[in-house]
Amino acid sequence: MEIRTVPTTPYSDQKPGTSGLRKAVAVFQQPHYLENFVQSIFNTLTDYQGKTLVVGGDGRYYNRTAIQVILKMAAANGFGKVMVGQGGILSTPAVSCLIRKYQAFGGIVLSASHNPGGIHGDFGIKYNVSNGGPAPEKITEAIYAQSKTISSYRILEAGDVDIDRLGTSKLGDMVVEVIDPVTDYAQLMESIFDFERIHELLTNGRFHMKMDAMHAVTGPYAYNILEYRLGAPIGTVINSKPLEDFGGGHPDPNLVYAKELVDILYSDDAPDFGAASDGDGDRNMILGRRFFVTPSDSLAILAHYAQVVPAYREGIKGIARSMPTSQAADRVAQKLGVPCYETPTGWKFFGNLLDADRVTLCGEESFGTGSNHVREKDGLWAILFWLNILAVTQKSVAEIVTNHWATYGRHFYSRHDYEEIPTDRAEDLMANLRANLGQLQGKQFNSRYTVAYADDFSYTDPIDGSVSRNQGIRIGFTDGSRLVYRLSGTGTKGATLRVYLEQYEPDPYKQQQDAQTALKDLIALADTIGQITHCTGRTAPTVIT
Ligand code: VG1
Ligand code: CO
Repeated sequence: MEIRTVPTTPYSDQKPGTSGLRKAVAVFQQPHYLENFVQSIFNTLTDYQGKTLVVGGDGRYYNRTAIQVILKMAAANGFGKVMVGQGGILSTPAVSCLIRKYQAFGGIVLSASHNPGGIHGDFGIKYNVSNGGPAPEKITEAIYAQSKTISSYRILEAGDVDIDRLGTSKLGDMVVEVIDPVTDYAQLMESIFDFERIHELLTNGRFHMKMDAMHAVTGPYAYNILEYRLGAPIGTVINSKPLEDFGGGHPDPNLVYAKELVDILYSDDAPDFGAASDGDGDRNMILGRRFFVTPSDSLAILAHYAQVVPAYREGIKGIARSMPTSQAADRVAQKLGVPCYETPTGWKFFGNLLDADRVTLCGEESFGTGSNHVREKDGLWAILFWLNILAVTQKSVAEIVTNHWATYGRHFYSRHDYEEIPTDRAEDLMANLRANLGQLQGKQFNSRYTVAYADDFSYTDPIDGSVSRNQGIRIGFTDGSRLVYRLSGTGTKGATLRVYLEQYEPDPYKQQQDAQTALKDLIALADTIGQITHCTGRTAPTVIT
C-alpha cells in the first residue's frame, strides 16, 4: 500500500465555529474539501506518531464516506491506531468517554449536531483533544491558519475498511479497531448513577416515560441503557433507529422540533417523564407531564440535587455556565458555597475548569448539561440524572421545579432566534449595538428597567489566562433582568441572531405565569434597544425556546 501526497489548494472558508466546521453536505463534497480540513488538523498536532485516534459520527449522510477518508489519512500521517464505532456510529459524549478511557491522543467527531442532515442537509467535523473535550480556541485557530495555506495532503492508497464488523484489522501499518459504540459509554453511566433505584422506578408499573431519539445517534444508547439495562418497557425509546437524514426531521430537542414527544407529554394520558436528545447525543430536553423544564433551570436543579447521585455524593466543586444561560445556577452555587463561573458559549470553554477540578457541573441554555465524567455535554447523562432524582425523591417533575422556584426564585427565561438573516444586516445590528453600549449605562426604559451595565462579553480563562473577546452583548438591568444578543456560530445559511431574555421573579404567585407573558416587556425592550425589526425587517423570531 502506497502513501500518496496529493497536491491541493486552500479553501478560504474552513474556520471552525462554536463547535467545529459545519457546512452543507454539498460544500464538503467539493474536491479535497474534507481532505484539506483533516490534513489541517493533523498539521497542527505534534507527537501523535503511533498514537490512537477515536473516530465516529452521528450517522448522518456522508458519515461513512468521511470515515473512510479519515482512516486512510490517519494511516498515511502515522497514527498507530484508530478506534472507530461500528457502522461509523459514536455519539459526541461517547467519543469523549473513549478518548479518556483508552488514553487516546484525540478524536474526530463527524456531526453537525442539531442541524438537519441528508444529501441536502449539513455535515460537520470537530477535533477533540486528549482530555476528551473539544479543541480549545488556540488549536481551532491554528487549524484554520493551516487550512488557508495548505498545499498537499497525505493519504494511503487502499481499499475501504469494513466498519460494520467488530474487530481489528490493519490499514498499512495502522491498526483499525471497530468497537461497539455503546458498551464503554453504558458502563460509564452505570458507574455514575444509582441504576438499582432507577430500575425500580422504571419497572414499578406506576411510572411511565418516553424518550425521543429523533432518528439520531442516541437511539442505540438509549435502547441499551433504558430498555435493556434498566428494564424500561420496550417502546420507551421512540424514533430509535439512526437515519442518514434523521427521517427528514430537525434533530434538535426543543418544543418546536421534538413535536412528536411534546404532543405525547401534553396529551390527556401523558407519561410522567419525557426526554429527547439531538443529532450527536450531547443535548437533552426534559419534560414532565404537561411541563417543560428550561435547560437553565435543569442545570440549577441538578446542582441542587447532585448528592442523590452516587458519583456526586461528596458534593460538587463548582458550577460553570455559559454567559447567556440564566443565573438560576448561580443561586444554587451561592447556597452550596461553591463558585459559579461564567464562560463564553460553547463546550470548549469548560474544559480547563473541569480539568483543574474547579467545577463538577456545567451547562448551557441551549439544552446542554454535563459534568466532569467526560469533557462534552451529555444528553443521556442528563436524562439519567433526572431519573435518579425522580427515583430518590418520588416527586413529579413539576413538583421538583416549582419547589425549586419557591426556594430560590424563578428566572423566567427564553431565547428568541432569528434565523437566516442576511449576514450584513445581522452584522450591522451587532455593530450598532456595540457602538451604543457606552450610552446605555444608567438609562431607564419604561420605569421598570434601568441599565446597570452594558458590555461586549470578554472572558479570561482562569486556568491558562487565554482571552476570548466579542462573545456577545450583555445588557444587565438593576432588577437583575438581562438581555443578551449574539450571532450563532453553528448555522450554515446566512446569520442567526440569538436574543436571550432573563427576568427574576421571587414571588411564588407570579412564578406560575407563562414565560412569554412574564417576559413581554423585556421582549419589547429587546427590539427597542437592538433595533431588530428595523435592521432585519423581521417582526417575530423564527424559533422560540
Ligand atoms: C449553539 C448553542 C451553544 C452550543 C453549540 C453547539 O451554538 O447556542 O450553546 O454549545 O450550539 O452545540 P451557536 O453558536 O449556534 O449559538 V451542538 O449540540 O450543536 O454541538
Ligand atoms: Co449536539
